[in-house]
Amino acid sequence: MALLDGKTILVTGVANRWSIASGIARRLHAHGARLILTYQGERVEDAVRKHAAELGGAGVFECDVTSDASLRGLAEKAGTIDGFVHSIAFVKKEDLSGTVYDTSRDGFAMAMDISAYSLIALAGRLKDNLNDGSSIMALTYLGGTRIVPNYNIAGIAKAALEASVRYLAFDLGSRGIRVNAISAGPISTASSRQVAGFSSMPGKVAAASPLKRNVTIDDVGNVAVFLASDLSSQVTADVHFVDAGYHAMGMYPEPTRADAI
Ligand code: 0WD
Repeated sequence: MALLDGKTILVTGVANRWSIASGIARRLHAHGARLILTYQGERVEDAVRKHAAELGGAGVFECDVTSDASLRGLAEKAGTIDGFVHSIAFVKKEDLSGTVYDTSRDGFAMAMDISAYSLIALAGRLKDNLNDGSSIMALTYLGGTRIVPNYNIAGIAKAALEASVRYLAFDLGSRGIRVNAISAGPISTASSRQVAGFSSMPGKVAAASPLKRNVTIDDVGNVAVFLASDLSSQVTADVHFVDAGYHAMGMYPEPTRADAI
């Protein structure tokens, strides 16, 4: 019997096949989960439907987290689920470079709404769809607790997201529902490439991390399998790093000749 047999997991944030959510969906499916995928709007609907067909005919529903009507519609259609993955973020490109003190009120509000409040909104809307013992997972990044130049307002939103994980874990814990964050190392995606200077980040992690490599979307997906499964039934309210150990470094080794190649 596969680890996730009999479980239905809803996965948000599959924009294309490079999305972290795609790797998560693929690994959840490989371990027996039935999937529901959501798409933000018509722009990505076809790609998500194609993806769903390759993942055992996953259900596909629209969900734009900025719209309460869309969230309500999702809750009405999704049926009973055993967890969901929040893999959503948005920050205006001009707020992903330069100085944090230049962030506009509007840019701050939008980043917080889509990247952090959306977890609270999804949990609130889907709480009656969730079976007791379900698992909620959100994608975060080291920039939420450490300074990562240019990540700026995205990091501030991740701090809010991680705090939301803890408070939601408390609210839903009496039903055995766990809420955790996965903090992934830098992976080249449509979103991450908006951060100024992103292209050098994966190489820096590979050079400086204990495991001497960077991570893939399947590495992230494998940890999501554990968190979605009953193996993690007593694991909640925490941030789980999938970054080859990079977050634990206090000083970085001198680059070697091999790193420079
Ligand atoms: O290095 C990275 N790529 C890391 C990403 C390291 C650590 C964490 N993360 C996080 C991101 O911050 C995000 O929370 O992982 C999550 C997924 O990001 P991703 O896979 O890197 O990026 P992408 O493939 O662009 O998916 C993010 C998606 C959107 O994609 P597009 O490219 O269409 O903006 O977030 C979704 C959308 O699918 N999204 C929304 N979904 C519903 N409603 C909305 C919205 N309003 N806005 C964005």
